[in-house]
Amino acid sequence: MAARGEPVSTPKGYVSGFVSILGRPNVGKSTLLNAFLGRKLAIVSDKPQTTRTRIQGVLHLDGGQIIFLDTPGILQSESLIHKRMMKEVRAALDGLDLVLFVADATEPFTDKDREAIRVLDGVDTPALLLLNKIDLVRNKADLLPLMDEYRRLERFEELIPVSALTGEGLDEVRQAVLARLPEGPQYYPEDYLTDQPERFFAAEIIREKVLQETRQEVPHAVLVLVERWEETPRLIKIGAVIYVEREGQKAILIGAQGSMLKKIGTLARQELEFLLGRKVYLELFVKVRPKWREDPALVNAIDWRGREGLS
Ligand SMILES: Nc1nc2c(ncn2[C@@H]2O[C@H](COP(=O)(O)OP(=O)(O)OP(=O)(O)O)[C@@H](O)[C@H]2O)c(=O)[nH]1
Ligand SMILES: [Mg+2]
Repeated sequence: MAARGEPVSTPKGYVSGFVSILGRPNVGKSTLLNAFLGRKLAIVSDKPQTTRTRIQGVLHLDGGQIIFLDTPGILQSESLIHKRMMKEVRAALDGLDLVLFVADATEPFTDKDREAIRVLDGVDTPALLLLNKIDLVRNKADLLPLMDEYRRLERFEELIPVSALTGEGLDEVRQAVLARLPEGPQYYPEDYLTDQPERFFAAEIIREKVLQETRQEVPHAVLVLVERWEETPRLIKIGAVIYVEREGQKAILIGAQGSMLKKIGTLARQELEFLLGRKVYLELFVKVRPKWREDPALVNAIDWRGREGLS
């Protein structure tokens, strides 16, 4: 169930609602969430399966409030972590007002796209299709065959070409969303932004730097848990463990004379200091947990909602 806050007030003519951002991995869902909110809430990488949980971001506008939910990329897989990620996707379909289904405008339409859209089978919520990354499409006429494919599905009320990177088309999306939201209460106060705790966000920033600096199987084998968080008025001390599945992956993450871990730590600390507005002291450890992606306790810990009871 989407977590709805206690309504703050109900001004006349005010619209509000829950809008989920869905689509296959790597199409730019998290980049879009960040672009709509005008700040970074979800980590982004060029590797598929970056987002592992649903992340809420509340956009406050004059006369309305849009509660966006970013979700993991839709994929078919039997592994425990992927099944858990798909559970997050389905949870984001519960009690919502509008779906923004995102596709990559630079990729041809395939059976995988057809399969992914089936997540909307039996869901009668209105949906808009966003064709993202149009900054990479030189000739806009090249979009027409792709748009025809999506139009033929008769599932989307509108098809909107966008670029999460340049912002092109995002105003149109905002208007299209507002036009479809019901009159409703202001669910969250003006200063409320996300349901994501700072500790979890810090772990995500560290994971983002790992994704950025490593390749092949390492990014997918990484889980970051913040184990220590101590705040003083001027400083936050953060201790985090980076779990991987194999000794070889640990060696890659540590690097020659610890150089890789140092680089990841520096990049993460700099960004956290910027985002948290305070000096950060960051300590990173790397541990091996064979097959953690099939271990229910650790898979549950991929987001803050499942961390209770984990030692
Ligand atoms: N050129 C271009 N690149 C984009 C755009 N939007 C996203 N990207 C890039 O596409 C890649 C994937 O972006 P994400 O936002 O992480 O994609 P996602 O759909 O959230 O991916 P998952 O979380 O893995 O499902 C990153 O390298 C982004 O920088 C865009 O509009 N234009
Ligand atoms: Mg994402």
